[in-house]
Amino acid sequence: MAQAPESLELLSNDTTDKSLDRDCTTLSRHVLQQLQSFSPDAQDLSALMTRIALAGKLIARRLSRAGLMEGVLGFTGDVNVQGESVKKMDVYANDVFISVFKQSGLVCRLASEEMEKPYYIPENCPIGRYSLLYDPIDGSSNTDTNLSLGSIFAVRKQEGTDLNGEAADLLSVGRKQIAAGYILYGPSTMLIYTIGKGVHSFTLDPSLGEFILTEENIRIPNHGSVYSVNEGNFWQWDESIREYIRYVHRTEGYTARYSGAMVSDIHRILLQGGVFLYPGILPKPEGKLRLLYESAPLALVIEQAGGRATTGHMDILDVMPTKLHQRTPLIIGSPKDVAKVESFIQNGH
Ligand code: AHM
Ligand code: MG
Repeated sequence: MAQAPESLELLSNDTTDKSLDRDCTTLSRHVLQQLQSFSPDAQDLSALMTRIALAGKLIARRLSRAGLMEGVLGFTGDVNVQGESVKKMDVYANDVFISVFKQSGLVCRLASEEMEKPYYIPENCPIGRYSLLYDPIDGSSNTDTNLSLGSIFAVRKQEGTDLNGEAADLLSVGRKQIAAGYILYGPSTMLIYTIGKGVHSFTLDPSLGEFILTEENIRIPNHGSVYSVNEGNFWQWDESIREYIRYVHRTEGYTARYSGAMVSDIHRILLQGGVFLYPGILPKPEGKLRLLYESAPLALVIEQAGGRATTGHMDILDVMPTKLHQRTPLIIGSPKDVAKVESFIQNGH
């Protein structure tokens, strides 16, 4: 009889310590743990991630009340550099990222889907050695119907002085990204990041206002049942992609999932396996997705988790862009499933 309370007490102490430790594994602490250093570079990366997380919290807060506030839903009436109608949330989220990096001393230039040219924060420029590339709202067609959305980000080190303000050094391969990830605005808000040392997920705890570690070193399954593609484009694809889709239709064990926001489709694939495709279409052989702030950051995340990302002919991370808003076909996900699509593209079966 005397032993029961004692062992219960031990058990409860143990549990308390573990959950407290978990609650304290915030994003900034995790980055420093990953780098095993308090060097200025490590502190910078930790501060960068903390600011990106703040942007995610601000966007998540607005989305969570979108139906209750004026001026959140719907279009602005403008068309962006991509020729797409701009939503009010696109503008808000774009400005959020600029705002959180003002006076940060970290980022001199930001480039996004919503801005024709990079945005300079002059007060950061002599010292800010980093550039942020981002898609403020991924899947914006989901905004007005309260469905999942995302933000995608990548951090690069500035190369050269960029005295003429052309940001030419941003036109380099995705392997130069020093950090990348995405924020998923779903039933809960999650932030997934890599600094080239595996992939880690965090969930926003609204009661703390902090992203808390959910899973470390996520590994993508070698194969999964999901294929994720907009089949509405079927007749605009190359025959090799049509053949691949016919193959999954007649093969047992495949299931289709497509949400309209690739962050959420790719998040499912990261955790459960499968393949996401946005191939080229007849009027646009380069596809829809933008290399520098959509495909390349997601490619780094998926490669770091043991998956693959390709155009069908080369790794996304090796594609050398010639312009800021360059588009690329994207096939991304589990190694075995990406290889299958590749084999249809390259060998016809
Ligand atoms: P966006 O950043 O303008 O929202 O475009 C990217 C999105 C992806 O999230 C999604 O997979 C795709 O575009 C959906 O496009 P489509 O409607 O052509 O299937
Ligand atoms: Mg986008």
